[in-house]
This record gives sequence, structure tokens and C-alpha cells, in this order.
Amino acid sequence: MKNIENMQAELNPAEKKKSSQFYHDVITGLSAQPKYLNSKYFYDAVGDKLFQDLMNCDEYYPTNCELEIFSEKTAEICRAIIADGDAFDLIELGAGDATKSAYLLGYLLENKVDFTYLPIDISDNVISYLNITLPVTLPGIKIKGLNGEYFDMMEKAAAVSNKRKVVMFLGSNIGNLNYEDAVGFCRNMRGHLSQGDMLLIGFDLKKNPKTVLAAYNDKEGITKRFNLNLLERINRELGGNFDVTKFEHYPTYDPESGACKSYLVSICDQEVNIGSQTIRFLKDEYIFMEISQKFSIGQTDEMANRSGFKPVDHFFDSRKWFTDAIWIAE
Ligand code: AVI
Repeated sequence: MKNIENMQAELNPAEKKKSSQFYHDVITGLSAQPKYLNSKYFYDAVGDKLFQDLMNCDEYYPTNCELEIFSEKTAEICRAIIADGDAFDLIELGAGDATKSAYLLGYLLENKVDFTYLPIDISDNVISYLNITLPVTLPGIKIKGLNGEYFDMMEKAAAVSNKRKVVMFLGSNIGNLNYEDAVGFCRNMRGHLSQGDMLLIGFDLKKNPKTVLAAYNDKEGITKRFNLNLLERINRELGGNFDVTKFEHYPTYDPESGACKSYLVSICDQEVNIGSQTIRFLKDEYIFMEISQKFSIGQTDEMANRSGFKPVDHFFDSRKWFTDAIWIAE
């Protein structure tokens, strides 16, 4: 097996920086009591593919709910973001393949609205794909894809023009932060915006606890593989030797707090080596992997108010399982 130093020597400087941050975060999390890993590291090429599979599986409802909102409420959402009709920059954080936003983009183009689409994504593949395909599928679109971390790219977006900004942060990605971190994220976002700018933000809502839990415990075991892939990623990229058959996926949902949490539980006493570090697990010791917070409307409004926004609109799917809220920067 290669050691971490040899693996890093093969990387370019940017990759090396990312890899040492990954190593640092993994060792910090696995040395803590209780152990944890950051779910932002789920998304390597394998994790992206597993997440795609998850979005297509029967139990994982959030994607379909939000697609329903964007396809059924297109005109209403567009009217809200067009506001007084002045030109604006439409920024999307974590744009992916832009399936949902394509409904809005199509409507805005048909109605000759003056806007520029600025998708932001950490993956350069995603950005080149959007820069190439969207002008073909949506002729006339003005697009400028930005590849990098959200807030670094928000700064670049601000330099692109001084037009009004409308930022989309969809998919209930905000739920992958604990509540205080989510408020911190929204405050940071507010700091990158001017008064009157807008945020269109998706929240997965509290609902029947069995429905929520099933979405994170699908019968095919995709969520389980999605979680275990992070251990495999540590093996691949950091020279770890996790035996993933020695960990069980344990999802939980607390309907009172709305916290849906995933853990990996060690089925035996074991030692895992990552680079020069040895991590010891006792039987039944867990790694906290991810929070997927579910919200009440009151909680989403409170989050807006605490972070310098005014909540002005909510769009729902027919079952009221998900909402896309419009907030205005105060
Ligand atoms: C990306 N994020 C909003 C997903 C969620 O529902 O928390 C990630 C996910 N984790 C397990 N399944 C899906």
C-alpha cells in the first residue's frame, strides 16, 4: 500500500492542498470523542454517482418534491424573482446538472427577461458541461459558469456586474449543516449580497417520521453505500485500510427536533490505519456521518430573520413535504 506522502507527491499543488485539508479533517474527526466525519466529503466521483442513484430511488422524495415545485410553479417563482423587472444575475450554488433551474431559465428566456445565469460548482466537470450544453438546450442564454468554493465564487460573481443578485441554494443542502452553522452560512451569504438581493432556498419539511427515515434507509442500500463510500474514499485517497464490512449503517430520525442523522457503527473492536495514524474503534462505537435537518416553516422564517433576510414567499409541492422560500436581503 502507498503511504500518504507518496500519494500526495503525485498531485498538483491545488490537489495537494485539498488532499491535506481532507486528511486533516478526517484525522481530527476520527480522533474526537464521539467520532465524526464531514459529509461534504461524500461527493467524490463514486459518491456523485451514488447520490444520482439515490435521487432516482423510490424512497428518496426531496428531489421529486422540488422538481414538482419548479415544474408546476415556474411562472409564480419567476414573477417573484423578476420583481420590478430590472436586469439581474441569477446565481446557483451547487448547480449540478441544473435540471430544476432549467424550468426557470426556460421561462425567463421565453419571456425575454434580462438576466445572466452564473452557476457555481466545486466540480470543473459540472461547470464545463453547463457552459457547453445550456447554450444548445436554451438558445440565447447568457451563462458564465464559476468553478470553485461557494463564497470565493460569490466574490467573483460580484465582480462580474453590479446588477441585482438572485441566489438559488436548492435541494435542502442547508439541512446538511446543524442549525447554528446554517444560520452562520446564511449570514455569510447575506454579507456577500446587497439590500434587495434575493435568496431562493430549498428546505425539506417535517413530515411523517416513517417517510423521512425510509428516505435515508432505502431498501436497495444505496444510502448505506453512500456513507460507506467515504471510508473507501479515505482508503483510496489517504492510504487508509478500512474494512467496510466491519461497519453498519445506522440512520435515525427524531420527529421532535427534525434531526435526521446517519451513523456508521463498528461491529467489533478494531484498528484502522490512515497514513501514519492509527484509529481505534471499540465494538458498537459509532462515527457520526451526516445530519439532514427537517424544518418547520417557523424555523425557516426564523433562520431568515436571524441572518439578515426577510422571508417573503414560500412555494410548496402538492403534499407540502418541501418548500422553496424566497428571502430578501434587508
Ligand atoms: C445533499 N443532501 C441535501 C442530501 C440529504 O438529503 O441530506 C444528501 C443525502 N444523504 C443521504 N441521502 C441524501
